[in-house]
Amino acid sequence: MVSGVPEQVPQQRRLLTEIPGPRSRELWARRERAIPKGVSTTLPVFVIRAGPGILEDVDGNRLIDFGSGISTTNAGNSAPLVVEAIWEQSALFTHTCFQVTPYAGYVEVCEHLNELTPGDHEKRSFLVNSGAEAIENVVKVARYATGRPGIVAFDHGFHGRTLLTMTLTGKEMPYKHGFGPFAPEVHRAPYSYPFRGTGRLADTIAVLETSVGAESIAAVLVEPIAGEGGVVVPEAGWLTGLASWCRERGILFVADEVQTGFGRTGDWFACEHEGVVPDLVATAKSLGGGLPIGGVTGRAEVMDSVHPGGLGGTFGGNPVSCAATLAVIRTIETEGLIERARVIGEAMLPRLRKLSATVPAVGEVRGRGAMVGIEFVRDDGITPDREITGRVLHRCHQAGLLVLTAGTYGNVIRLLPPLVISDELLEEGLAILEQAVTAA
Ligand code: PLZ
Repeated sequence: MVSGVPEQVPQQRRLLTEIPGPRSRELWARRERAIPKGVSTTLPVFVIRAGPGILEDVDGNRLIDFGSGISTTNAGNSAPLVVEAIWEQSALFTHTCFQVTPYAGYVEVCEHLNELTPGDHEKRSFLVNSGAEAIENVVKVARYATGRPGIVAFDHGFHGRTLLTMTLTGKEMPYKHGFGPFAPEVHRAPYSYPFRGTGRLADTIAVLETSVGAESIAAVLVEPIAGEGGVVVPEAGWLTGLASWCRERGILFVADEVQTGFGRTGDWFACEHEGVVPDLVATAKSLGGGLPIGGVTGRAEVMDSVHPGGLGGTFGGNPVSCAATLAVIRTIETEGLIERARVIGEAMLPRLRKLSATVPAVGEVRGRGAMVGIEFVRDDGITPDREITGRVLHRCHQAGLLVLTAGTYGNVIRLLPPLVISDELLEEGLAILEQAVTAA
């Protein structure tokens, strides 16, 4: 192991000050002067150390992490193999640009992506810097390969913040508000949302057939579970039905596995749950274990259709990010983290579902593996309740548990613990959450 690496933060929750504490408040004041408010923050505590299940702040508080940096540290924050790989690679070289002089790490990451993503057909991959950039590129490839312009995205979908990916995103505030005009040839269809009774397969297909027109569609882009949209798990058969509708019409079925990928849902990719084999897959987040990297993986004939020089970028597949990625994959494999995600789900879901029986404001508890959402509603059992969601969030944060919100209506508490979190911390976090829900 490399020398000079700080000790791992002790795996116990600890509150020394109020949340946020005085040092965090000081930094927050500086932040307000230096950074626009358009860049927002879920919990304004400033972190100095993190991993595997704890975030330590500048005031010495230790919070339980049920956020994983939005599903980015599935294999743990500063996971030992990842730290070592980053250290070694950064001492060898930090950059050449793969399009100038290549290196093996990039090839190895692509070989793994080709192997791990659903389907045993021949595949190709290339690397970019982020989830949004991966989505931008699946769109480029899909348009090129099909010669068609249209891209279908869904209600409750999130795909990024660039012009094209913001256009593909379904939620107006805060993602699109005031940022138009938007990119052309993007069409929206209903996403399956069983709790709200919307987006049944027949309705979705009817919209595609009647208001878009199959022959103009290059790709249907879908999150297998809508993360930012509120951990919405589509009705069984919806994804498979959509994928076969696409196949019959020469439309590419594209999975955005940016948030759901790399073990989060108890499979390498969430599409596997229903045996769906996408033509193209976008990855990012947990791929790099915290270093920026995104992947585009697809059928060889689709990916190879693009002319030489049509794809790339200066930093895509940076050697340090590639080294981190290879270490993330090794960590997931050696620590059995796919199975661990299932175990976490089995600990979380039934326990939280009990709350929906006793607390009327809990409309639904849903998810898969270590990706769980709690949707809050008013007395009528369906109107979104954003206020109570905010109160639960605040109570959790005050008690030293980091949870996230999500949802088109802002009424979902989202839980994405790192897959390496200990049973004790998981248990303690759930107890805090139950108390917060009951009290709120
Ligand atoms: N696709 C499914 O979840 C990023 C967004 C955080 P980038 N989700 C977190 C924020 O508020 O901007 C995401 C996603 C899905 C694409 C993306 C975009 O990934 O790496 O943030 O560009």
